[in-house]
Order: sequence, then structure tokens, then C-alpha cells
Amino acid sequence: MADDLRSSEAWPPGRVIALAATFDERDNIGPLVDALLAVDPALQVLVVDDDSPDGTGRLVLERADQEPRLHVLVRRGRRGLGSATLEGLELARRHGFEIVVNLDADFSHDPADVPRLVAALGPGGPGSPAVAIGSRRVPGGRVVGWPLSRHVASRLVCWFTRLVLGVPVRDASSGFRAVRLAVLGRVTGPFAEGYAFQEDFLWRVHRAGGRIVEVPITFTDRTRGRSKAGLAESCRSIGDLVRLARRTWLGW
Ligand SMILES: Nc1nc2c(ncn2[C@@H]2O[C@H](COP(=O)(O)OP(=O)(O)O)[C@@H](O)[C@H]2O)c(=O)[nH]1
Ligand SMILES: [Mg+2]
Repeated sequence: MADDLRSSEAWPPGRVIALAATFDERDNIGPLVDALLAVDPALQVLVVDDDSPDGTGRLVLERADQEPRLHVLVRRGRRGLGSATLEGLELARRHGFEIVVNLDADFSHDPADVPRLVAALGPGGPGSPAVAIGSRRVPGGRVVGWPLSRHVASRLVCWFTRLVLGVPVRDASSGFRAVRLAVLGRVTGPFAEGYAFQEDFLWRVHRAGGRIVEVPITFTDRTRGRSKAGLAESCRSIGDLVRLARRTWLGW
């Protein structure tokens, strides 16, 4: 939108960019940007903030003035994790990047795992995966620090996505994933705008013939700030998943 705020449009050329959507991540975003920039001198970082009331967007915009590898889009109003992620993917593609590594801003996803996810995409070309998921549900993957209720909810969604939606992956809800941006030319929306974007995107990639692989990761529950996956967000996601099931089985 016209009144969105952006860091400089002059991005250095690059191949891989890390993407974090943020809403009220003031205590996490500084250390996260530092950790990502330290992973590899060629890695760039894009933050898509939804005008966080706690000032996350302003903080990271100021930082971007001093750091040419950091890019920021601050959108007006809260428009959802899925819509922020999609806008980030499209922006990275417009700037000529090949691969986006999407991760949460709360350190649940370890920046040190980024190179492993990128490597799992292989050299590109026919047969290479379109998406590599940082997965909690393949051998070697695990979750640290979640209450039982989160384990149950997350497992239900992953089962639903595999068995009802027919997407052959174990951790469809994971927000840690490397995406080869060429796949955007093969999938069409409208995509779910909230948390169900994660399953929705994989559903579309799979139906377009894109290959999806899973790489084990350790997911650690956040220690700073609070989760934004509240009741309203959960209800919206359930609605989105039910609509996908209808499309899968009834075609409308
Ligand atoms: N831009 C944007 N980011 C969001 C929104 N909702 C959540 N996020 C971010 O999405 C990521 C995952 O959210 P989180 O609250 O950690 O969800 P949880 O891990 O499922 O508990 C975090 O980086 C959040 O700051 C939103 O509406 N807009
Ligand atoms: Mg989180």
C-alpha cells in the first residue's frame, strides 16, 4: 500500500535472503538480525512488519539505514502472517533472489540451520526440490519447551494436512523453510492470509508438481515476547483448512 514504509530500494545483488514476518518482536528482532547476518557474509535479511504497536518496525528500519544487507517493509495495520510472508517472497523475487529462507522472529528457529535448509534445495533445475522444510517430525527433529496443548494442536494440523489434504510431508505447519522462488511462477492464490498459509502454500506447491523435502531441526519455544497464535487466529486457520479440504475432495 502507498503508506507502507520501506528501507532503501537499493538492494545489493544476492542469491539467498532470510525472511522474517514480525508482529511485536521488539526484544527478539535485534539479536535475530545480528545472528542471521553472521551466518554468512552473502546472506541478506528481509523483515516484513505489520506496524507492530511495540515499535519493532521502527527499530529495524533504523538499523537498516546502517546495514546494506538488511531490508524492511513496514505495512500499515495487522494483515496476517501469511500475507506478510507472501509479500516478502514476492519482494525477494522482484529483487532477483533465487532462494528465500523463511523463519519466525522469536528464535524458535535457529539461524545456524539456515545453510542446511539451503543445501537441501540442491543445485536447482529439474528434479531439485522447490521447498525444504525445517521439520520437527522427521527422525532427528524435535520440539523443546511446548506445553501439551501445543503438541496436540500442531500434530492434528499436520495429520490433517497429510491425510486429508494429501500433502506428503510430516511437518506442514513449520514456518522454517527454504523456498526456491521460481516455484512462485507455478502456484496461484488466493493464499490463506493467516497462519494456514503454511499448509496452504505447500498444498499448492505439491499440486503444481513441486517436490518438498524435510530436514530435521530442533524447534525451541520462544523465551521472549508472546505467541500471536491466539484463539481468533486458530479459528481463522481452521476455516482456511476446511476450505482447502473442500477443494481437495469436492473441487470447489
Ligand atoms: N507481519 C506479521 N507477522 C506476524 C503476524 N502474526 C504473527 N507474526 C509473526 O509470525 C511469527 C510466528 O508467530 P508466533 O507468535 O511465534 O506463533 P507461534 O510460533 O505459532 O506461537 C513471529 O515472527 C510473529 O512475530 C502478523 O499478523 N503479521
Ligand atoms: Mg513462535
